[in-house]
Amino acid sequence: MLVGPDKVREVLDAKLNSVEIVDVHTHLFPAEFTGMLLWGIDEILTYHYLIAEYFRYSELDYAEFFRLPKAKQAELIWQTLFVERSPVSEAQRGVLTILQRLGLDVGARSLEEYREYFRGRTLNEQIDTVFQLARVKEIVMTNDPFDPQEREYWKGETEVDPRFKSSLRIDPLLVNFPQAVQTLQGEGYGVSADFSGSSAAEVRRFLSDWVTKIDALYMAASLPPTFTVFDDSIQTRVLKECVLPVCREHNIPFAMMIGVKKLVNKELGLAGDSVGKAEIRVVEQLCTEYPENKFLVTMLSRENQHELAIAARKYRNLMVFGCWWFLNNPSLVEEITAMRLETLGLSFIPQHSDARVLEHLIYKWEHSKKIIGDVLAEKYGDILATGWQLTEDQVQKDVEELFQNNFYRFLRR
Ligand code: FIX
Ligand code: ZN
Repeated sequence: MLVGPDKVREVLDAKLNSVEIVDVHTHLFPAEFTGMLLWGIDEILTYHYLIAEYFRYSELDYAEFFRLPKAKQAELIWQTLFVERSPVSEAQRGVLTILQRLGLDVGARSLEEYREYFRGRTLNEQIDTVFQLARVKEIVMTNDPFDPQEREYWKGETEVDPRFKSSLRIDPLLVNFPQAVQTLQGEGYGVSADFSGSSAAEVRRFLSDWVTKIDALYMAASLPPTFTVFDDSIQTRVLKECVLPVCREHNIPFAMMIGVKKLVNKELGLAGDSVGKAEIRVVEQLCTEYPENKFLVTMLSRENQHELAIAARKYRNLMVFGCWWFLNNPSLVEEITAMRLETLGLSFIPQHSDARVLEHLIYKWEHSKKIIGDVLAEKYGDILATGWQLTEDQVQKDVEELFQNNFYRFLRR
């Protein structure tokens, strides 16, 4: 059925509301990983984004705050950010969207009422409810073989909920090799701190064992603004001699998340990371030098976004994804998505949630789909104005491309 200019938004919204989302990067875990999946109002309120915003108003000693029970931390954040002033930030507004979509009385502003709701829920019920409300088909976890708690789960024969796919997160191998060596030696891999002897082969064996064990869809690392491959550092050797060959062997992408300045304020913990502009020439060099590898790339600095989109025009083995972390705000999602549609057409993955708490899926996707829909509707309007004809089926195909198939196709490539 043809879609006229006056019906574009209505048809597009219907397709956006019905598309089953593949969320390519989260910090969620299935219920089987007992205790690792964060959920419920106190976890929602103590999200590190909100902790950073709370300390804009609080003179409380950082360590004293973190020593408080989670419920007390949540009460301080609720009082400061939601009772004493209007919750207009994106992370604050996200809490309200979650409460609203769960059918709770946002106007009541009653933390106790919200806690009562969660007390009445089981985790498995909540996972089903949240995935349904967010229209999420499956999520990709961030699986860290350097985390002792997570390592134990994978050593057991845990059946993992099929909605939770895996990715192998390898930051220490690239940004803290001495720490990585300790773990690998402890796991029986003959790796030395100076990366000599059979270290490269042993790191490859470690990576391949874990990709197979967890059935990783991709390998990933968060990298600093100073990330480079124009040297002969151990980091560069590990990347070129181990990570990229194992990715090729398993035909999986390497996801580079570039631009994090870790712990600029150590006392804030997870909330203490910041952002810096990275060098796009590193991405270009890797895509040129390793045409058989596939690179998923997201960059944290707003200033890197245009050059990343242009780089993707040069390399079909480069897939841009998400408006990551400090970019996941409506004004920036709009700017970046418009730039990407204008530069790449539909050949990118517009968003990931980065959800750390189960209920984040609700607000992160509701907010992003609205903005992406606004921008895509405008682009449809532009082509319809030339006399181009658009069918409902084509809108459905385009939306599925953005929220599912660009990722799946890139994995199969
Ligand atoms: O490295 C990452 O996966 C980042 O997304 C996280 O470290 C960060 O804390 C986050 O959750 C951002 O949204
Ligand atoms: Zn993340």
